[in-house]
Amino acid sequence: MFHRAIVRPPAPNFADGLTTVDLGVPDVAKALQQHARYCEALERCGLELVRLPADPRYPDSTFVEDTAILTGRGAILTRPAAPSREGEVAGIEEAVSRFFPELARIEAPGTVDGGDICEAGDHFFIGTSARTNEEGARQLALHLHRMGFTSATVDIRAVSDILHLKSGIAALSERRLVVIDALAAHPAFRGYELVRVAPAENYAANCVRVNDAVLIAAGYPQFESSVRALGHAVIVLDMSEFAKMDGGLSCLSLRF
Ligand code: CIR
Repeated sequence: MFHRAIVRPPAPNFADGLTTVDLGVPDVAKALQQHARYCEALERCGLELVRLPADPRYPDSTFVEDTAILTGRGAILTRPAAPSREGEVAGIEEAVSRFFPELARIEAPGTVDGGDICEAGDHFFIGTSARTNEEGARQLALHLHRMGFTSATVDIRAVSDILHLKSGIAALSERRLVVIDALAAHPAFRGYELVRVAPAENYAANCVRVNDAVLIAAGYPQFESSVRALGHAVIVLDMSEFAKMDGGLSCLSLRF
């Protein structure tokens, strides 16, 4: 059960952030509207929001998820790999430390982006990617194990078209995972109930279970019906402007 979420709206220079996709330049006014709808959805799910101000020093800073791992047993500040994003952690630390007095940290040369970390009950999947390196994954696994969690590493470096592990998987419950085809056979997911995403709808894999509802990106009807058919309440949100910057639903908040 989540009670709160940390969010930060996109800054006026949001379009200067990093991206690997060719979907056009985001419209910042529209991104702000989409962010507002996202925040309303979190509130409808019962969350109290910790709203940080936009931070134009870091054009990608609306993607707060990458800067920390928040668990029911403690928090870990990450060390994002992209040099332009490293400074975002200091701004998040202040907000996170209000709720988590003791913070663990990923130290150099380790790098971790929160988008590579997927929690499913007491178990964590840690993606190694262009952003999360093996040393970062190793440090994170130790922190998690110290807190009593288990973890498994999933190397996504050879999987095309996904930036982070959570661009390709999501946990709908402790035992039910959403997964794109390219990751479905990975041994880390053996024994889980898998909700498959059609390749044409891969972007939809980045959905978020928030208490009684699942937030899903608009425009992926097949995936939406699969999730509804499983009995989940669904909230559909337009993510077009964030998708242009490689962002998805999970990236826009730190839920705890
Ligand atoms: C970046 O490349 O870092 C941002 N433009 C997008 C980050 C998306 N974050 C996430 O999936 N957790």
